[in-house]
Amino acid sequence: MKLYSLPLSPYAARVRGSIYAKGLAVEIVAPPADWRTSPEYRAINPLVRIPVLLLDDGTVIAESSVIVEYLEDAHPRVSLRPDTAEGLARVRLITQVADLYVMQPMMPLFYMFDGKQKDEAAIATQIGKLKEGLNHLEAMLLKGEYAFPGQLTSADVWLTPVRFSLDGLMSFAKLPRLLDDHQAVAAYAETAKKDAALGRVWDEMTEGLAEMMAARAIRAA
Ligand SMILES: N[C@@H](CCC(=O)N[C@@H](CS)C(=O)NCC(=O)O)C(=O)O
Repeated sequence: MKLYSLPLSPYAARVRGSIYAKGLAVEIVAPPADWRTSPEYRAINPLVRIPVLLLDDGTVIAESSVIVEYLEDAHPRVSLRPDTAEGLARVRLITQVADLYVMQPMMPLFYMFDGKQKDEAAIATQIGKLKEGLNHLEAMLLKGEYAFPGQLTSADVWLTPVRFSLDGLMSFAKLPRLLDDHQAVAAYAETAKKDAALGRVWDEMTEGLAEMMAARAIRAA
């Protein structure tokens, strides 16, 4: 199997977390530099997104959530799924809440804080939406535990890049107090860093961020 991945992509990071946790032999490669416009990359993944997984028989699987579920179905020996239907529902709910109500309101904030002319009213509305999502996530997490306490699950491989991105936003947008009312979400960073697979993803994202900021500084000079 081969995964097209970028170190800082939260979606690719989610899949790498699953691969590392399951101990799978997957070749992890960067896409071509011109992947957004390259006909060759479009032929591989018509969605023109990162990540995408290529199976040895040529099958292509796109979309991080679909890839993670595929890996669960095809490689269940190390399972990231709880044993009970109720546990699984909980894992799926946390994954969905982190995606729809935290990641989705968070991503536009990076662009909103990036411009010279900041729309303060729009930023305040967007932060309000993000905090609402954080409230929901906070209510679902137990401080110092995996998403599903006692077991590493597919919710954690998504929570890790989401939590990393929150750190990125706090630093980029100078919002150091963003998580003051969300202590379980805040503490999740340590839970992720302590786990071998999630910690590896965290480190890769840290390196990816450092590279991106260095490239940005060169462009700005
Ligand atoms: N829903 C997709 C989202 C993937 C995605 O948007 N990845 C970003 C990279 S982080 C991307 O490919 N963006 C398109 C672009 O940058 O042109 C998934 O879960 O895999």
